[in-house]
Amino acid sequence: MKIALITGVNGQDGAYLAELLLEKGYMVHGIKRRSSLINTDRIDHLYQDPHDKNVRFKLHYGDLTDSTNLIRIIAETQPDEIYNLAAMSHVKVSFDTPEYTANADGIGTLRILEALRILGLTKKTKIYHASTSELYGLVQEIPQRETTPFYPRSPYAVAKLYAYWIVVNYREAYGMYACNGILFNHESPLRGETFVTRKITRAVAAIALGMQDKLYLGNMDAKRDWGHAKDYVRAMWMILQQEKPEDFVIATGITTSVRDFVKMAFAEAGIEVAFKGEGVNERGYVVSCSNSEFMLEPGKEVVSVDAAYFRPTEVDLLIGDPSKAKQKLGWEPEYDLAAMVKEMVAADIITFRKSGITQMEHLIG
Ligand code: NDP
Ligand code: GDR
Repeated sequence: MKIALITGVNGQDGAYLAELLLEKGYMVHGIKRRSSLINTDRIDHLYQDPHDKNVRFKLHYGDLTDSTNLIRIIAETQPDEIYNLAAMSHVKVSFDTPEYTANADGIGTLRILEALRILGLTKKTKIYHASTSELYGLVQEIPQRETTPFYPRSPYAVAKLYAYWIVVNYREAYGMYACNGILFNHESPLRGETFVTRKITRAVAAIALGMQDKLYLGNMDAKRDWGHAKDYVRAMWMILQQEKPEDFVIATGITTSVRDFVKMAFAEAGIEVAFKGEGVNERGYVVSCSNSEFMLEPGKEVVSVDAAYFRPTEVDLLIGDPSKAKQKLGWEPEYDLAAMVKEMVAADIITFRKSGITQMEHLIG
């Protein structure tokens, strides 16, 4: 039985990847941080009682900022494959916590690579690192591919740039099977609530159900190449099954503005929204509501801009070229954006209906 170790196992991608690897027959170890409240919602359905026999899913407390802890877990678990997904992953928050972000996202990756060296596992253990399209930052070339120069635009992206190059360096210096998956944005109903897609689909559900008045957003001109997390974790696994370790761009090749995502998400609930004005004065209004369950009058303002959500330096346009992954890995996405938006809006409406909550707080992020 192959053994995998996933850092960030209770995050969006960690949850989908753990599910995939368990389906493939792996023994899956996951690292989660200690928190004052239980934070395993996304993986509770995978839980196995450690007292049972033949348990194939096991959680360990750990942190990417703690080398001795990482060395001990890797020594105990002896993984064939490590998927390093843990990170302070919110770009805007990285401007508030730049030092911590560098420590966890940059040096954290080094700690795992060094643990493998210290433990003599450089030839046994393959490592996947969660690299990102944020490395491309300020547009240098369209579409962005493996050879496009990097120009990071946030402390998050700069930390991930270090992680990218240390993975390349350890591969070249020590012959390790270490790869970067340069993944473009990927979303799902499990997406963290303060990333823009989930913030939007949650707000659409709450506004439709009369639990929230308005959605406040930052830069709606930003364009992203959005895929589905389920398709992207499959690519992570494929990257580690090749003969030679290499880096791959994973993307859909289609880009959409935040504003168009907002329109698509409202449309899923039968609500047509139009925009007027520019910059901080931009507003989104209900044009019509064809769903008789939702009481939204035409003309109601449902989207406003709040400058607090603008970033000191923005990434304006991401659009990836996944040709290499398609040719070498045979990877193809199964979801398109419309199917994903539909799934996300439907999931949030169901969650709120079940919750019994009548008023939503505004999310900061
Ligand atoms: P999430 O934010 O959903 O999950 C991040 C995970 O990392 C959480 O489990 C979190 O734990 C954990 N974590 C954070 N800091 C530490 C730490 N210091 N030590 C140990 N664990 C930690 O991110 P995603 O699942 O969306 O993304 C997975 C990875 O892929 C991240 O590295 C992200 O930067 C990268 N990425 C994501 C993309 C996307 O569009 N989703 C695109 C490209 C790259 P906790 O719950 O305790 O906070
Ligand atoms: P991103 O994702 O920064 O691309 O990083 P996010 O969803 O946070 O932002 C996407 C774009 O939307 C704009 N935006 C807003 N963003 C948020 N979060 N909240 C808002 O209110 C808002 N209004 C407009 C942003 O300015 C931005 O342009 C994600 C993360 O998963 C990273 O970890 C990963 O590396 C990259 O995707 C690829």
